[in-house]
Amino acid sequence: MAFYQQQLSTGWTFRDRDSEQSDLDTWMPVPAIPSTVQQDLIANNKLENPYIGFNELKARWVNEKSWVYRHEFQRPKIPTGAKVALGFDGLDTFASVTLDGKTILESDNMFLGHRVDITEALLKSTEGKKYVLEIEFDCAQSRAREIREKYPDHKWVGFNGDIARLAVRKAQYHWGWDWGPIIMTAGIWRDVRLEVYAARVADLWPKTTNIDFDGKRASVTAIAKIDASSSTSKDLKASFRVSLRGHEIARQDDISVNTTDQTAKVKFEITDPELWWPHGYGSQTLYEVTVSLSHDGTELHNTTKKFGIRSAETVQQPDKHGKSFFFRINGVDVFCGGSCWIPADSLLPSIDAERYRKWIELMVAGGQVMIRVWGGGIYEDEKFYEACDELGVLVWQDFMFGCGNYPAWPEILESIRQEAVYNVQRLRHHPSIVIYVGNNEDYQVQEQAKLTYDYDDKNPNNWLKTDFPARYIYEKVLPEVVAEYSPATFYHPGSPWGDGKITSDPTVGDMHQWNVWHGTQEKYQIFATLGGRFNSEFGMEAFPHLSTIDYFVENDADKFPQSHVLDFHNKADGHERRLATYLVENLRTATDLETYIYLTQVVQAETMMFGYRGWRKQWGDSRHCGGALLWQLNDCWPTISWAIVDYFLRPKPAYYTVKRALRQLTVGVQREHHDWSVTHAQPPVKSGYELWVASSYRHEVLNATVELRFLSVVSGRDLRAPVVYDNVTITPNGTTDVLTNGVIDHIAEPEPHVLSARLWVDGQVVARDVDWPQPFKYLDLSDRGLEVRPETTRSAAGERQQILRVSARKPVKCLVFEERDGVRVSDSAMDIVPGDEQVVTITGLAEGDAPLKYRYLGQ
Ligand SMILES: *[C@@H]1O[C@H](CO)[C@@H](O)[C@H](O)[C@H]1NC(C)=O
Ligand SMILES: *[C@@H]1O[C@H](CO)[C@@H](O)[C@H](O)[C@H]1NC(C)=O
Ligand SMILES: *[C@@H]1O[C@H](CO)[C@@H](O)[C@H](O)[C@H]1NC(C)=O
Ligand SMILES: CC(=O)N[C@H]1CO[C@H](CO)[C@@H](O)[C@@H]1O
Repeated sequence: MAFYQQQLSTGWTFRDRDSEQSDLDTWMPVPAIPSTVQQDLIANNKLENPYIGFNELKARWVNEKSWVYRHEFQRPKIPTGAKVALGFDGLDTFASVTLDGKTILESDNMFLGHRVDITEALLKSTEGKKYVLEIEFDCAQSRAREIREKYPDHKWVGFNGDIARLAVRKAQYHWGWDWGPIIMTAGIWRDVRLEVYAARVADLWPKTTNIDFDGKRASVTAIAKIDASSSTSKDLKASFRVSLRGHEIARQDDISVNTTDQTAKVKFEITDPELWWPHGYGSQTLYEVTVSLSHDGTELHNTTKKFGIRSAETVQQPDKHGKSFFFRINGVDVFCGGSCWIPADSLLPSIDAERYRKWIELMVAGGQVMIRVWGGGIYEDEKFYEACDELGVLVWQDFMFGCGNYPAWPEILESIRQEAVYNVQRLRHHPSIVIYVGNNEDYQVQEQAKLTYDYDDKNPNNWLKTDFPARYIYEKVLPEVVAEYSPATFYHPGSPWGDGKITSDPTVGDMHQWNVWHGTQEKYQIFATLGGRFNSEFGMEAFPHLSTIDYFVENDADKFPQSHVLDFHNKADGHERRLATYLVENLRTATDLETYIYLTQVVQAETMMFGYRGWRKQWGDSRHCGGALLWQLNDCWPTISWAIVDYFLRPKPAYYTVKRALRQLTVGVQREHHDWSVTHAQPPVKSGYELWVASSYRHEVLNATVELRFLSVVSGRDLRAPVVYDNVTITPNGTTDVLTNGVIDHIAEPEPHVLSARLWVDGQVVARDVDWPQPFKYLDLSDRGLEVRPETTRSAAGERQQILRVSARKPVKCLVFEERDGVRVSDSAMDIVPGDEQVVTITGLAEGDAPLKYRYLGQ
């Protein structure tokens, strides 16, 4: 018989397991599975949207309860010799599943999928009999606390959320984080289905090996795991096909299944393979492999997987800076500028494929090449990785551990091992995934809590006896799983981590640099000097767009920067003083909400610019910096956080400054830092400055021109004649120093001035950069003579678009356009200097729509 499956997505009801409250005691309808209990309560008018105002508090009672979900299905027809199974792709979290009152599954790990063979139970009845499937979800919050109490000898330390969370394999941000609410979801968060089959493909792994760039060939071993009833197993034949863009390029038929390990395996040699590349480096070619099972000439089941042919290395070599840490894809060194990713919603099943895709599209449009799936969230949905594969974004995949000293008793170790196997198996065909990382900041917890970590002790059994038993997870269990199930993918024990050295060591491994914002609260102007070999976290908070604040702040009276509800929507410890510090140090502050939002966004945009611009430059210095992943791309609810794009996918200005710093060709100009605070606001006497070009092209760019102007902030006139560097040859995938010893003599030229650089290639301006005197608060930025002239044109594709011609009489800082849903601006957060008109393209604005609002510093 052919494989038959039925999604059990509708027809469910649910109720509070223990409630004596009558209205929650009755079965309520569930709109659709997958879901969370919060979504289902909202649908039944039992809960208000927890994202608005203080509603999160009104939703806390849900966190404390246990729930039951119920479904009835009819016994399907079961042909002789067939198997029947229930497949659960994810249960959140303490789930007890019964079929007609008999327990068939107990699960306590949200990250695991399960299959339960129910053939025997169903064969006892006849076709059409009704079966009751019930899933009880025990309260994870109280179960976590109970487990914690059961193990008083473990050192329960860490940061963020109720630390009892460490005891439970459930997304850790559900317990609340410094950017997220406490929403303890429960429910059937991924698909459930009923399957009837004689044989099925349980797994298909296109394992690419021997990628030989020069000889232009690659081997792909396709390994299919088979699940078949004993009567079918023997005479099963597998047929494998490989195709590219819908055309079959190779096939192998009549392959027998090895009945010992239930595997069918073939090897394809692909000549002249089209490689998969991150965007900006080449195409995102995806091949397809299909395996089809047949018995006596009848097809029983088939499965298809898309895969890419590429090599990925994490290059760690001793060098003049210590030990490198960067990625090499298909032999090409790739500076990995990108972002860290948190789950895009606190209510996970509400994220559909389109929303995942829009996030990844935003990354690509922003020039970002790597996304880090952070360890306090989830192993993401298929749709997430598919979007990364198709659009060319590299994935740094953390295992799901974050900010804590995790326990490692035998049962939890076994659960973690299963979780790792399940997810690595599920994800290993995605070419976008180039690294697996053991955890987020758990080695920092080890350092801060002074837990035992003797790097030289290589006996794993000893690690389990220390007060830092999770070392066994990060340095034994997880690397073993990756080595077995995805051997070509690099494994790194933690983020940050570097050869067992202190995690803040800038010479080795990756680094989370939080001494801007947290820690010593350094000035963001020196961000580039604070980096390590790979900066996998750093950030600066900014308020989201006003329309996002309008969504969650219900009363106009609360729309001021320090209102109670706005503070409630900022979960970061000390956010008031940290935001205030950076504002007060740098800008003339304001109390009206719109200006305040803008000012926090300017600070964030500048912080990111100083980081990315400098680290990109360091890439050219023997890969001193291999990449930068800002904290954080996104939000899980409408909030005030370090995100550069808010919950509703509205970019903050920093999105554009990062985009500019990551262009394939960029120009940079930067004067040396003069700390106005420690010198008691004495102006500098002299400032050295540097001028350079950064390139991620693989070829030299010949005959480029770099121009540098010296413009008065006060009058807008050129204080010196521009300097033009002609016939510049731009080094491939590195940095070209144009000038390393420029000097501004502030005595001779006392007027504050900007350094304005432009890069021309083939007669076109391809990049700009403007360096400003710091801090902005000392500058009079009034009366800039800014002109924004709209024109309507058509794009090459015939689409109506608006262009804005932007010019100014005096230098303008951080011109930001309104973000309107459905409307895209080609650029924003721009600096404008006299004599250099810039063009911004706007798409999605219909005739008669109000023009986009804009503002700039000092307006
Ligand atoms: C079948 O699988 C077993 C276990 O992996 C292996 O030892 C054996 O060599 C395989 N047989 C064939 C014919 O490949
Ligand atoms: C795979 O199975 C589906 C469903 O039975 C069938 O429609 C399809 O033709 C099969 N595809 C291949 C390539 O065998
Ligand atoms: C431009 O630079 C190249 C490479 O350094 C050199 O060969 C060429 O002569 C230069 N052309 C001019 C016009 O200076
Ligand atoms: C493949 C490739 O692009 N390699 C270049 C990367 O950058 C180094 C240093 O700039 C060059 O020497 C390589 O040729």
